[in-house]
Amino acid sequence: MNEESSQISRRQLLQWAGAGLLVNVAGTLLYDPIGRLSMPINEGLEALLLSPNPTPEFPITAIEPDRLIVNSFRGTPNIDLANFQLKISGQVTHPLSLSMIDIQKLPFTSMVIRQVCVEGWAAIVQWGGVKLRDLLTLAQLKSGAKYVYFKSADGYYESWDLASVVHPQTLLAYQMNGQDLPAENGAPLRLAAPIKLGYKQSKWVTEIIVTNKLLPKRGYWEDLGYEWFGGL
Ligand SMILES: Nc1nc2c(c(=O)[nH]1)N[C@H]1C(S)=C(S)[C@@H](COP(=O)(O)O)O[C@H]1N2
Ligand SMILES: [Mo]
Repeated sequence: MNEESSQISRRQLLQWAGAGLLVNVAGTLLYDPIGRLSMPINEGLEALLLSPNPTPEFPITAIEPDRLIVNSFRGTPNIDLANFQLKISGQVTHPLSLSMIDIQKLPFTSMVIRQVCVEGWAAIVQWGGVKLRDLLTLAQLKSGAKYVYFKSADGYYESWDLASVVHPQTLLAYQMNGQDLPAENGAPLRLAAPIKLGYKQSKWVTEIIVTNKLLPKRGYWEDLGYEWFGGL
């Protein structure tokens, strides 16, 4: 285990996670290390963080637990939950390795959205967890950051554009329909966002890697011919 990145104090997390987060993001994204205004990509990201355009959500009464179909290309992986660490690396200033306890200290967000699978089903689901933008703020993006890769415990992998990752309704969820996230739906952590199709929403996420370019492998289904952006 990486000592430096895993030993985040509660005080530090709370400090990072408090109201100062966006100021922190703004500082990081608007200026490069020597204080000059940064590239247009980051100014665009800044605009996105400050003026979110949320997708309408549903009331809790609209949840459709019976419509959610488990869709896993290779079954449910075994994960050692007691020793689980989410790693964040790549184009970030502070690579992180976070336990579920660390993650559950971050601000909690719940949303009721529709999950849509290209195989022809959809379900309204409530997801609860942390915003990806808060996690990336802790890790502090470097100025060239443009894409985010998600690696999963079952060998699934995905890549997203940064703007979609920092969208205010893009969560790393650990709750589903008000309960702990079930194993088959991605426990302990899965992506959940109303702006992307089901196959973009990686379950069992173990690693987040920020890159400045798209690599030849872009996603499990994408590499078999599915569209990469996968927007809704
Ligand atoms: N790690 C992983 N994530 C995955 C998948 C998978 O096979 N492995 N399937 C995807 C597809 S195609 C869909 S529709 C949703 C299904 O999520 P659910 O099983 O919670 O309904 O998970 C997505 N995330
Ligand atoms: Mo899917």
